[in-house]
Amino acid sequence: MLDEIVAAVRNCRTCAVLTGAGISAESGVPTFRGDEGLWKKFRAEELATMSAFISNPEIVWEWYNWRRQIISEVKPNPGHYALCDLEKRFESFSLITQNIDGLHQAAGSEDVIELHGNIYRNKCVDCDRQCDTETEIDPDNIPSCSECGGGIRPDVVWFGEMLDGRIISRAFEEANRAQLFFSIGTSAVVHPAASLPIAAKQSGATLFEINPEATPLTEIADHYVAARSGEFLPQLVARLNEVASPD
Ligand code: BJW
Ligand code: ZN
Repeated sequence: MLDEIVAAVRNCRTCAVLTGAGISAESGVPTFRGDEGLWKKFRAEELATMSAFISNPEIVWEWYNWRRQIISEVKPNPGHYALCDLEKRFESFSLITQNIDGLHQAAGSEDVIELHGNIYRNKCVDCDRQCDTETEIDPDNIPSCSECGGGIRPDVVWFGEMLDGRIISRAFEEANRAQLFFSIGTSAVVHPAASLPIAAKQSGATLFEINPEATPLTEIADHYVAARSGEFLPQLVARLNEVASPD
């Protein structure tokens, strides 16, 4: 499998990568689904929605405060760094992430397409204005927007909300022109992100999936690697370096 990916990397000029929560799992950031996916007794689908925020903003902010605390204490792992290395090997390379943790940027990836926002930003629920409020929000005293008085929420994309049009369009453009597409550490169930690898494949890309667990994407992937990204991606980079300098 490693050799097939090495050959594909060497033969392709354009590459796009979609990452999900799994790439940050080895840094210590909990994923959404599976055994670790519950916070208290809630699933992401019950917290990451506007209706949850309207009916119980305190619990939603408690969840984000908890995640902000974890994310502020963790570091990128070898999987994030390996993607920075991979980027240099293509004429065109796009890193598209569903994650809001900023760990790709912390590893040194410069042009990251963030589909679902960023956990460190806040915005107003009513006028959508981005707000420079403190990152630790008191759930019992949620600040309001200085322009319109609306409540402050995290600047992320919840279920039922449209993704930023320019961002998702750019992601599809990059997917459609990629000769090689990697889906890494995502359960591939949340759309439109999960449609990106499918679009890439339909446009002729070779599709690789890296995930210890199979997903709905596995059966259409050209190659499925059942491994942790923080272990497999550095091996890939090491093999690419060996091939580049055989002595
Ligand atoms: C490892 C590992 C290791 C572990 N190494 N791997 C088409 C069909 C059906 C439904 C829809 C559809 N189109 C739209 C919808 C509705 C909905 C949706 O997709 N629902 C499905 C769940 C059924 N989508 C939306 O609502 C989206 N908006 C939209 O479509 O707007 C248009 C519209 C508007 C109004 C009406 C109708 C349409 C918005 C989706 C927003 C998702 N937001 C969240 C929260 C973001 C903010 C936050 O973080 O708080 O995004 S939910 C959550 O899921 C988060 C994630 O980015 C996203 C994906 O999760 P991800 O990253 O895949 O994580 P996990 O936990 O699921 O998987 C981790 C994987 O890692 C696992 O597979 C592990 O095995 C693996 N792993 N360790 C590698 N070491
Ligand atoms: Zn406002």
